[in-house]
Amino acid sequence: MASARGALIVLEGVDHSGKTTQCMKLVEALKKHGKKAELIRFPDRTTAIGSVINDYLGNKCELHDFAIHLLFSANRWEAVPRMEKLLSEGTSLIVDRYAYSGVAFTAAKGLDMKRCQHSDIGLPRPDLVIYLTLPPEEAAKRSEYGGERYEQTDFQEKVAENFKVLQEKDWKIVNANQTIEELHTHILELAMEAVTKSSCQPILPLWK
Ligand code: Z5A
Repeated sequence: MASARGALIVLEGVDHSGKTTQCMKLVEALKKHGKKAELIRFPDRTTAIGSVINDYLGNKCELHDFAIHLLFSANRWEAVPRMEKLLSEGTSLIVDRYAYSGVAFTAAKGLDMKRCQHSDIGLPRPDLVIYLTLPPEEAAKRSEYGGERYEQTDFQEKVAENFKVLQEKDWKIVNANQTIEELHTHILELAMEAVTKSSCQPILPLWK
């Protein structure tokens, strides 16, 4: 009998909604529940492609909007062999941003959304997408925007509108305006369900 695979669980959401905080807590909690789990963050700034992305986000270089879009996408594709191996070995992957961020951010610059989706077609499809919402005034209280590209309120509003267009009916929309622990309890419950449900299912391709 084939052994159970891990679940691919993606956290997306508006800026400062707590994605990274929740991803890290979720990995630890799943491990405490006896599940194998690993954190993956996109962009992964540790690779050669990720290093160019890091320079771009830090305003150290300029790139054509579609060129940087393709680099974000390539940064996901270069992770796919490792992701597939871990999933097949039974490790659940908790992913901090994915292709949805890729499309929502580039399309907020005015590029066609379908064209933006194209380079991510066929990536492993998440078993669960948790989308964290937070009113802009609450997000502003959490931390100042730093100096990175895209950290401007009007741009972030366009990104949030694009996420609404990309939203699929099985996404779990979670109000992030709760304490870190309240939010974690809710997210852990959703994740445990996904781990059980996806264990015997094939990994499907995204947007196909
Ligand atoms: N980008 C792109 O253009 N294309 C792509 O394909 C991808 C990304 C994948 C960098 O991403 C940029 O790349 C990002 C999108 C773009 N641009 N922007 N803006 P990143 O993942 O490195 O994003 P980030 O900007 O570093 O993360 P974030 O969205 O700002 O934060 P977060 O992960 O959602 O939140 P956090 O770091 O967990 O928490 C933020 C603060 O709030 C922190 O001080 C926490 O202690 C606090 N916090 C967290 N939870 C709570 C609760 N519940 N209550 C109160 N305070 C809280």
